[in-house]
Amino acid sequence: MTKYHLDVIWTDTANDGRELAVTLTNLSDSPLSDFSVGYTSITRTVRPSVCQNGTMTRRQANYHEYAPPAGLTLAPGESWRFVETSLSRKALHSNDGPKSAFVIFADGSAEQASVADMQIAGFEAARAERSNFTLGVLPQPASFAVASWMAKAPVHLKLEGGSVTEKRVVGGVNALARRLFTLRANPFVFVAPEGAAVLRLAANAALAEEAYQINFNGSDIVLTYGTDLGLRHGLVTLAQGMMAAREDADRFAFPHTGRIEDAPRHVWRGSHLDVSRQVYPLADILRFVDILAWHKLNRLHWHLTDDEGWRLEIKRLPQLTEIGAHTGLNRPVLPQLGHGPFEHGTFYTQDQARAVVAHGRSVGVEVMPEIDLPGHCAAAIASLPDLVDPDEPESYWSIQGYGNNALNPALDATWTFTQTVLEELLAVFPFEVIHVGGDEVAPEAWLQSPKAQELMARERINGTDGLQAHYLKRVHAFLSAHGRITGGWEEVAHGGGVSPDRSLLFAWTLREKTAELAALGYDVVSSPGQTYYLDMVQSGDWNEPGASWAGITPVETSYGYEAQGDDPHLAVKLKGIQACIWSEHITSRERFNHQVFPRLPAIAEAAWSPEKVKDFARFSAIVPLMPKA
Ligand code: TNX
Repeated sequence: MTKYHLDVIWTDTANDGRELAVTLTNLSDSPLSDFSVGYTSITRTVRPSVCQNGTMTRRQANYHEYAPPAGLTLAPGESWRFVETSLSRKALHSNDGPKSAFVIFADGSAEQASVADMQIAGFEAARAERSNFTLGVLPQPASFAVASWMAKAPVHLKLEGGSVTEKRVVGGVNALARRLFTLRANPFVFVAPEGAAVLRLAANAALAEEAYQINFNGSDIVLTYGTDLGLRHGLVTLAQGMMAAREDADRFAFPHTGRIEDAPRHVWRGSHLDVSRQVYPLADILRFVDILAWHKLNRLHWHLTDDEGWRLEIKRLPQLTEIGAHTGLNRPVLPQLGHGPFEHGTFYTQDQARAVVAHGRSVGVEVMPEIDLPGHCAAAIASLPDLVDPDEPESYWSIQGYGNNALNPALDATWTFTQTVLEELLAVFPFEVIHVGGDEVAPEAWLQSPKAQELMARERINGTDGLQAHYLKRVHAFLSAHGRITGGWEEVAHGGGVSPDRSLLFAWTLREKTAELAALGYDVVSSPGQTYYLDMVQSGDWNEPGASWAGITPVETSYGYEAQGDDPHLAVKLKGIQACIWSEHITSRERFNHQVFPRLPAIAEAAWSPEKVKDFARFSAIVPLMPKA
């Protein structure tokens, strides 16, 4: 979130005159004084400057610097406006104004400000004659009634009034829209020419956390919300609605008079992302979080470790990333899924992970990390040699083909390792749920380990499932003691399972698993491979990319699937639904986009919108307007 924001208005005045009005708003927590403003604008000030309420202090080509009247202090939320009238030429387009701006402090340091498109007067809130338009919003609001549509959608909505907190949320959604769509106008402004469409905000504590309502009355729009989350959702709805109407005015329009009442269907609206099989640059992760937010998805399940790579810095175990983040011909883990011969791989530092968490929070997305335990641990075991029982022969192979890749529950080293990793994880990730995997331990795992045999005899533990449950119960106790909830794949319920109390399980192998887990008393997120695994192919064609162990999943299947069903346990225990992006086949950005879109938007709508408003034809019309990676 930027701390300072610039709005700019252009006016052609009488006798070929012109006027550039610049308004700086302080969105930071502290009063702003002893500063000047720098901006870069292709429409230049011609010396001598003629400026009201400010003084030009420097200029070189497009670079301009203005100081406020002596002694000016802007409290948080306040603005300073100055007007320049000695200008090089008439501005003709919104991009003729400032492209970047900075607040410059007395000590010479500076901070980037956000800059709105330059505006010009001329908006009219006229009614359209036609009435057969679509509201270009995805996911579709739970309920809306439009009495009439605008003939032409506003480009910007001007926030009228508003507290500094509200201004920050509005600024945050503006910045989100700017990052995702560099070609579209920014949706919100704090200052506007006469006649602009106006947005007023009204807090109402009676509304549910994520709920919001919008009343449209010509150029006067009122957004009512309960919390910042609801406010953000309402702003995204308005931004999408305006953008769609401007992108395709035949099909979409912006409401003139009407009302939206909206709230999510599910609390948990997630996407998982596997960064082990392929690792994505930090910038891609941040953009992916933005994409989730634009779809009103609110959880990133960050799958940080797997056999092919350990992707999170653990300060007390640097070997995990020195060795385990890389594959290569001269390394313990050989090249796997499209990797090159030498030293493929990288990882995220804890600072970078914290940046992802902070970025997520700024747009309403919580980050749940996953460290996949005790299976899928080939990279960890290759990094730390004392994680194996030296007397255990290579005796089991995971479904992905790794030998002896599960942490052995009978070793002290396993527990020391687990605790070290979890302690550091808790310090980086504040979200209450910590996902510890639990999936796909090979059926015969540990049975030929003398240490495991001893443990089984001593504690009367039965087989691999029992050993796994023994280990996971300890993990669950540790996380509970630290006030967290244990997340895990459905196998966490096997072999006696961990307690449903303080657990959240992710059903994946079959559609019916969600209800089975709910019947066992677990809170559950539904992510069946058959409907929500975005690595699945979308057709049976030989050249169609993806996997097909769960079948063929065209977008209609992801869109139409109803995880809720009518099972009574699900009415209580189903927390939501989630897409999973497994990366085995995702060897390029193009492939990422092919696998993920439009199925991710389909799942976003299934997560948010009630069944009665789902409509595949309408969805298909809007989805091309949504952002991709
Ligand atoms: C199963 S889903 C796995 C993953 C694979 C995925 C491929 C799950 C919990 N385990 O390790 O990447 O299938 O579709």
